[in-house]
Amino acid sequence: METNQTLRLFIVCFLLHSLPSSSSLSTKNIITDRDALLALKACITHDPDILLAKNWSTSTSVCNWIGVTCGVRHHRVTALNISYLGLTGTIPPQLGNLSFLALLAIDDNNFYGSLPYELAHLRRLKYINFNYNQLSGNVPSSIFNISSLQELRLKHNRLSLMVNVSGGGLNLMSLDLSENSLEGEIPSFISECKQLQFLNLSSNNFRGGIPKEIGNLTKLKTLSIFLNKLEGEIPQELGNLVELERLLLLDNVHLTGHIPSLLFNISTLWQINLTNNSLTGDLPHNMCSHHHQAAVLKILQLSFNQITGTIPYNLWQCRELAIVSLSYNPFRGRIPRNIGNLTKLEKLALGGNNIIGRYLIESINNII
Ligand SMILES: *[C@@H]1O[C@H](CO)[C@@H](O)[C@H](O)[C@H]1NC(C)=O
Ligand SMILES: *[C@@H]1O[C@H](CO)[C@@H](O)[C@H](O)[C@H]1NC(C)=O
Ligand SMILES: *[C@@H]1O[C@H](CO)[C@@H](O)[C@H](O)[C@H]1NC(C)=O
Ligand SMILES: *[C@@H]1O[C@H](CO)[C@@H](O)[C@H](O)[C@H]1NC(C)=O
Ligand SMILES: *[C@@H]1O[C@H](CO)[C@@H](O)[C@H](O)[C@H]1NC(C)=O
Ligand SMILES: *[C@@H]1O[C@H](CO)[C@@H](O)[C@H](O)[C@H]1NC(C)=O
Ligand SMILES: *[C@@H]1O[C@H](CO)[C@@H](O)[C@H](O)[C@H]1NC(C)=O
Ligand SMILES: *[C@@H]1O[C@H](CO)[C@@H](O)[C@H](O)[C@H]1NC(C)=O
Ligand SMILES: *[C@@H]1O[C@H](CO)[C@@H](O)[C@H](O)[C@H]1NC(C)=O
Ligand SMILES: *[C@@H]1O[C@H](CO)[C@@H](O)[C@H](O)[C@H]1NC(C)=O
Ligand SMILES: *[C@H]1O[C@@H](CO)[C@H](O)[C@@H](O)[C@@H]1NC(C)=O
Repeated sequence: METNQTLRLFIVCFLLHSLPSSSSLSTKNIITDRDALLALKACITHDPDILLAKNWSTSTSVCNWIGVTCGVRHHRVTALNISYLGLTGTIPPQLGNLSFLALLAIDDNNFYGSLPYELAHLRRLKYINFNYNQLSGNVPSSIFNISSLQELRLKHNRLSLMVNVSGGGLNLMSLDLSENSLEGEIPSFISECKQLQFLNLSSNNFRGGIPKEIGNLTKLKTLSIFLNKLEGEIPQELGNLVELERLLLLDNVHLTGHIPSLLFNISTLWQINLTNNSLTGDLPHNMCSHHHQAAVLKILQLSFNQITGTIPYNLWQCRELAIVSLSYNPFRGRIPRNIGNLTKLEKLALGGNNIIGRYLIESINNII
């Protein structure tokens, strides 16, 4: 029974794919939008609360349908939000006909299959969210050709390939591709998305080096590329990211070389997690020094590396420090007396080092 219904829905979905739309010759209107949404409805094989099956009825205007918002001026669909409905299905190419769509939120469902190329026709789209589905195949590079696009979220799917494009993502501010199976090198066009503020490529299979051109993304606030297979050194050019707040490159066990001292010249950087890489060399001694303001540093996590030398005295002058994890590195030396001045310190992990902490107990009473 269940299987028959699935099969039937599949056939309907398939037919709707291949039939020319009733309005394919004319200009697009609200009927085009209705047909596009009906095509989507036909591609849904499981709707646990029978929500769309009941509510998306042709006896009423699409503008009354659940999850659908129409614009006042043109009376066309401007937003489609069907997130968290537990839906299973595929994404039909007809969605590319919702030509006034600005917001598309299909996150937290069980949509599978690939993303249709036709989404690139949506020239007014600003926000796409397909997080937490089972989409596979390519990240369609055509999506980056939507010049209005500001936010693209594809977290937690099964995407495996991202093709390099040229000249895309002009207004993209936020890109989340984390928790997929993306392979190959980080596509270099990402560093041409000059408006990017948030970039998360964590938990994928990216290989190769961190492109030094990422240092050109001067509006970047968050750079998160942890748990990949990156190798080579952390480029000095990341020191050009003058608005960077969070840098998360942990669990790339082949990331080598020194930590670029320029990073500690970024006055906005408050979180650095480089745990479990293969970083070597001494820590730069310009951390939290007087002549610049990296005084906002709050979280510094460098455990499980091969960082040598002593812990720079300046570190203990970062007044905002809350979490410091330096364990399992060949650090040596002493914990200085002034560590007791760090009134915000919550966690200090120094195990697996050669550090002597004569003043540790007497000076720290706020550490848990
Ligand atoms: C709607 O989309 C389908 C598939 O992408 C296409 O064949 C059809 O021509 C489109 N309709 C209009 C009115 O553009
Ligand atoms: C569909 O849902 C919307 C929003 O909850 C509601 O206003 C509308 O009456 C429903 N339509 C039908 C046919 O159930
Ligand atoms: C979509 O709808 C869900 C649940 O109704 C809501 O939590 C979410 O904020 C909406 N998403 C957007 C982008 O408006
Ligand atoms: C993006 O648009 C340009 C023209 O504006 C076109 O040449 C290129 O093929 C498009 N790329 C993709 C991946 O659709
Ligand atoms: C990717 O595309 C850019 C142009 O946008 C080009 O400069 C770069 O060489 C390409 N990279 C690869 C690996 O093909
Ligand atoms: C990036 O994505 C990972 C995996 O989904 C998540 O755990 C992490 O919090 C994200 N990073 C940021 C800075 O949001
Ligand atoms: C991007 O960065 C590279 C290397 O860091 C540099 O040579 C190039 O001039 C930069 N390009 C732009 C457009 O800023
Ligand atoms: C380091 O990262 C690798 C994956 O890159 C993981 O398998 C390993 O368990 C991590 N080691 C530690 C100590 O967290
Ligand atoms: C770091 O910043 C300070 C103050 O802005 C500047 O004097 C110094 O040259 C910078 N260091 C580097 C390596 O750019
Ligand atoms: C730390 O506090 C002590 C007093 O406990 C003070 O003498 C010293 O100057 C302070 N150090 C810094 C770096 O602020
Ligand atoms: C990175 O730092 C380690 C400690 O060195 C923590 O255990 C991790 O939870 C932390 N991870 C993230 C994503 O910040």
